[in-house]
Formats: sequence, C-alpha cells, structure tokens
Amino acid sequence: MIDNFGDIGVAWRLARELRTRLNWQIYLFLDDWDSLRCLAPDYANESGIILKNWQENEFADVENVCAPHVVIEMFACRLPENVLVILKKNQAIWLNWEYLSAENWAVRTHGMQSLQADGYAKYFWQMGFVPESGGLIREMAFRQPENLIEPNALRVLLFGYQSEIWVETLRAWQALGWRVDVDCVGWQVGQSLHELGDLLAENGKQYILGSLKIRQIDFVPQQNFDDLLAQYDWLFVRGEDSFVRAQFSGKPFFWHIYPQNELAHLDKLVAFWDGVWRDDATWQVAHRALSGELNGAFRLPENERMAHWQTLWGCRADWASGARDWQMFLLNQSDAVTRLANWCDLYNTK
Ligand code: TRH
Repeated sequence: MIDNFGDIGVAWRLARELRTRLNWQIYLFLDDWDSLRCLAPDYANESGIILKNWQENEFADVENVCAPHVVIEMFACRLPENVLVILKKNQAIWLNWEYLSAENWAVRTHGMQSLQADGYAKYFWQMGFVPESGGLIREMAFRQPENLIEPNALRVLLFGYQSEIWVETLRAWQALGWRVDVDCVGWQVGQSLHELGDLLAENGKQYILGSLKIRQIDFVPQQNFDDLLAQYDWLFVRGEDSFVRAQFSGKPFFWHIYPQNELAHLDKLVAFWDGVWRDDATWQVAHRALSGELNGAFRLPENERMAHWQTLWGCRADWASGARDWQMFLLNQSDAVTRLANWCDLYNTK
C-alpha cells in the first residue's frame, strides 16, 4: 500500500526468518518493489529468497517456482488463479496470515479452518500476544540492542501517521518546559508539523521550539530498526511491525494504530492496552487518555492534555518498568515461526 511499509515489512521479516531458522526455500511475490528497497536496500543478495512479480487478483509470475509445501496468503491479498491451481495440485498447506490483533476473536480463530467452495481448506494464522495465538515474529538471533547514547535530554522517536495531535503534543511538552530531543522518521509526522505549525526544519537541520529540539531523520534498513529504537527513551510507533519491535525493545511507547473507517481501529487499540495493563494506576489512565487522543477517539482540552503528560512524566519510572514487564512476558513465549513449524509438523502427521 502506498506510503506504508507494514505489509511488506511483516512479509520480509517472516520470509527471512523462515529461511534462516527452518531452511525453507522461499518465493516471495510482491507488487511494490520500492517499499522493499527502502526496508532492504540489498534485498537482491538475500540467499534463499526468490522474489517474484505479482499483481493483485490478476497475475503472479510462477515460472520456475518449485512445487510448494506451504502457501502463505499475506493479509488476505487473494491469490491469483494460477497460484491456486498450483497450490491445489500439490495439496499444499494454505494459510491466511492475518493482521495482528489482541481482540478475543482473533485468538479464538487462530488455526481455524475455512473450507472453500471446492472443499479445499484454508487456515487462519492469527499473530498475537498470548500463547494460544499465532505469536509474534521474533528472530532467533534477537538480542535487545544496547543504548549507546548518553542523553542529556529526553529522547523521543516519532514514527506515526498524519495528525493534528503531533503539534499539540510538542506544544504541551514545550509549555511544560521539558528538554526533549524529538526525532521524526517517515514523512507523515514531519508533514503534519509543516502543515500545522511549521515546526520542522529541513532534513538534517534542527528546529528549536523552546526546550525542544526537533529533527527529521533518515529511514534505516529494517535490519537496523531495533538499533534505532534502542537509542530513545520513549517511542511513538505505528501500524504493525514497528509496534511489535517497540514491545520487544522494552521501551515505554505509544501506538499510533493504522486508522480504519468508522474508528474500527479503536477496538483493536483498547483490546491491546487492556491486555498490557490490567489495573488503573493514575499514570495508566493518563497514558490511555493521551493514546485515545492520538488515535482520534476524542480531543482533550489543553489543560487536561498537559495534566496527563505531567502525570506520565512524574511516573515515568513506573511506565518504563511496565514496558519491561510486558517485554519479558513476550520474550518468554515462543515466537511465530516456532509455532508455525510445530503446527505444520502436526498437520503433516494428521
Ligand atoms: O508502514 P506502516 O504504517 O504499515 C501499516 C500497517 O502494517 C498496517 O497494519 C497496514 O494495514 C498498513 O501498513 C497498510 O507501519 P509498520 O507496520 O510499523 O511498518 C513499518 C515498517 O518499516 C516496519 O517493518 C519497520 C520498518 N522501518 C524500517 O525498516 N526503518 C525505519 O527507519 C522505519 C521508521 C521503519
């Protein structure tokens, strides 16, 4: 999808891990090569992953593709006819790899069969945060990177979608007199700052807003993304894959969820935070209010917004420790590829 990296981000991460961990031969079909180039500038050197052209609902270049054991349909992309023919001829396992959600229905439907009109079974793979779900993609080699920078101000990364709230947030921090180094990555936050307050200097330069220093930074390859996150105290992440990496980083974070029609994304948001924090400490209430506003649930009066930030600042040690607890909860579970390998083994012995 234009200007978004989540679909290819998850597909690429999964492809690499299936290859590295399970030694599967991967054919990855895609229609947006520019997005892949941003995430993986040296994708052509990735051994064991063969990239192929694909056009939604129309065409997939299946020339010289080996008979598949498993076909993964990412995010309900709908397989072209020629792929369906090969899949069925080879009696391959057919998985529908869904968007990540903490909602109960997602956990309930993980691994469920959906019989097609001709009786062929497709199975739902629901990534998730609990052992009963399809898990999260975490590389076998994953180690929490070290924070190498000795900060003399709070360091915050903003990777989100366009919104008026960015300007309001920065103004609140300024009014509170915080010393913050703010780095924006991706074009959307920078665009919001330009359009709404002209708070962002040209690439590479800093904009000073009271006690805030605001910069636009370059997009890094996906392999370096965890290292990037490690350099900040607070993270604002979005979508799906950066959201998961923020959780693995153990840093306090806000999730700017991909907006959906009729605010359907708010159910996903609530389901996630309800799972992370089960009590209602004052700072958690503040976090939820700010998170709701960021995600378009409501607009806070300025004084309330400031009060919530102040609360969160006062309780930043609790917030950080909550984030580390959640990180450990996730790291102590098996990852999606381990679960997938086990699931396929079980399937094959049926
Ligand atoms: O790009 P996104 O907004 O993707 C979204 C979501 O996945 C959403 O669910 C989907 O429906 C929509 O696209 C179409 O956010 P996400 O998922 O965090 O993906 C960003 C990817 O970019 C992730 O793999 C991390 C990577 N990345 C880098 O590799 N380097 C960078 O510097 C940055 C900022 C991100």
